[in-house]
Amino acid sequence: MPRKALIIVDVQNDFCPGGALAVPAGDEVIAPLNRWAERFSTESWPVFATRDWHPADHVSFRARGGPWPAHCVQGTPGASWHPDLRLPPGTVVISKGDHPDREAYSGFEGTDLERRLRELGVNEVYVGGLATDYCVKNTVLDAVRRGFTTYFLTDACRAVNVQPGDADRAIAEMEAAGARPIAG
Ligand code: VGL
Ligand code: ZN
Repeated sequence: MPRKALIIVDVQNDFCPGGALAVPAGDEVIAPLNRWAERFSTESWPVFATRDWHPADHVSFRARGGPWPAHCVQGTPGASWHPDLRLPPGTVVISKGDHPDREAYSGFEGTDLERRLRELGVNEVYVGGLATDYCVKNTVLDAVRRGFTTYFLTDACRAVNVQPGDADRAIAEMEAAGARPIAG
């Protein structure tokens, strides 16, 4: 029997237009994710939401030689959920990247996401959010590795595309690993 959970990845102001690390059209994931969340909530299936939750001196920031401008600094407006995102009551929030010296693109990295899923008997996860080529990809790959049947929500992801084609490569990598695309 499948026991499903939805994992919403990093739908935070800094990854949306106007944010410090804006993903092009990042806010377009919100409407489909709200629909997915509503559907899961109606079925009493659990909803998880990961957030990038960096200290001000995080290793991924340019000030420390990392690739990114400062973003999603703990407690700042940029780290808050996008105001249009509707997280159902009971959504489990998973904070990641909160160690100053460690990057964490995957929601499973350095968090209790796997334990929380197992506790609920979840064996099938649906993953969408930001960004396709970083945190969504790494979360999806980790879910597959950990034995979850893993779907990625094709209409509810957007990519940074530092290099043109990064999104397509990320999708190919997820599919090659065994993740399955699903449209809303
Ligand atoms: C992310 C770059 C840096 C993401 C997080 O959520 O995809 N990307 N930190
Ligand atoms: Zn980050």
